[in-house]
Amino acid sequence: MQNNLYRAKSIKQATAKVKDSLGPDAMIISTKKLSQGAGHNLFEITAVPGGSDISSNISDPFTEVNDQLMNIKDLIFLLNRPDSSIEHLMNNSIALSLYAKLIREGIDEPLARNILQETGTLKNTFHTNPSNVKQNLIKKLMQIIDVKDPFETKDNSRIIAAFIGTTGVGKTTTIAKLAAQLMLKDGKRVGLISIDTYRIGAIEQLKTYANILGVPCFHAFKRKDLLFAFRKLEASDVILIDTAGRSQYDNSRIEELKTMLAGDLAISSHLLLSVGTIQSEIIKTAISFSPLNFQTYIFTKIDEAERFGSVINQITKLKLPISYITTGQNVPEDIERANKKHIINLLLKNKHRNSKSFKVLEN
Ligand SMILES: Nc1nc2c(ncn2[C@@H]2O[C@H](COP(=O)(O)OP(=O)(O)O)[C@@H](O)[C@H]2O)c(=O)[nH]1
Ligand SMILES: [Mg+2]
Repeated sequence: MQNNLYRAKSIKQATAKVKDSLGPDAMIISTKKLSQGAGHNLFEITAVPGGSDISSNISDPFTEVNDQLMNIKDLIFLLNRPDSSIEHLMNNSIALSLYAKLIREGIDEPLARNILQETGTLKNTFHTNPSNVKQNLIKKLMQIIDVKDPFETKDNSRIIAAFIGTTGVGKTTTIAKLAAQLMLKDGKRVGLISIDTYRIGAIEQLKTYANILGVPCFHAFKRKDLLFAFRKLEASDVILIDTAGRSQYDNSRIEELKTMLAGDLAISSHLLLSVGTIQSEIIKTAISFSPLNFQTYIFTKIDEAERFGSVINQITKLKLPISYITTGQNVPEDIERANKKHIINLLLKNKHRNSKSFKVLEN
């Protein structure tokens, strides 16, 4: 098969030539920067039409490179980003394609660059075995992701867990799912408490679930109500606390919650974040709830999200384990204990049409 060579003074121009000549589905075999110096740059792209059988182009030990080949659309995508500086990646197709993948997934650019650096991908050339690149990336993500189940204890001490996060993120639903699973699967005695300092009636939804499950449910407007509920729930193995409020970024509410939950009560807090929420909101939410010293993240609405970079961004910003992910509206089944491989699969599986991706890990 004929390789098509395109040369131009900028990557943008070379990319445009490829697209004009081979169409928007062209696959890039290699990218090169041929010369340097002010005004004397020359970039070369080798490409084939989309749908070509590329294996005949690749000498044997590197057949897997097929997986890694970059689509012209990925290159255009990278070039069109405002602060894109990918010139130094021109001689490294694997790094370019991995970079595009991470950025498309919503991973912050500095973090994506850091991942390329730390996985040694920047040192690769076209002839690096792509499966090593993939393994290094997976290894790195396994290090970045931490998981912890707050309901796993060595002794039989009572566990009290509060669920915090913005209105609508899925707190009440998640508590109902957990209550059911802890009861039915683990045989735990579960008690529920709703903290609702504004009396907005959030208790009703929790009460309904409590009635279905046949578990006790209390509401607490003040700390003394909470202490009363704890005494009543003395026989419970697990107490799940729902929290409700009017406004998500209401600092006085967070202070009130802090006062309610403070002291020697051994309550752990868990922050719920909806994966599909825009990045800036996720960051803002985590910061505004940080006075509550939450101990794990629960990522909700995985089923609605298309990109999972926000998970990696958040857990590298504020390094805490993930305890659960929730995957739908069905109570109690749509919840899973956080699992590193599953989270990596969500990130790396191919869901963007026209972009090449890694093969998915076996769970
Ligand atoms: N698609 C989807 N919807 C969810 C998930 N978790 C909760 N929800 C829905 O999100 C809405 C708000 O949930 P709710 O538990 O009342 O949120 P809260 O205000 O934080 O207590 C409800 O319609 C839930 O069914 C999830 O994992 N996936
Ligand atoms: Mg609620």
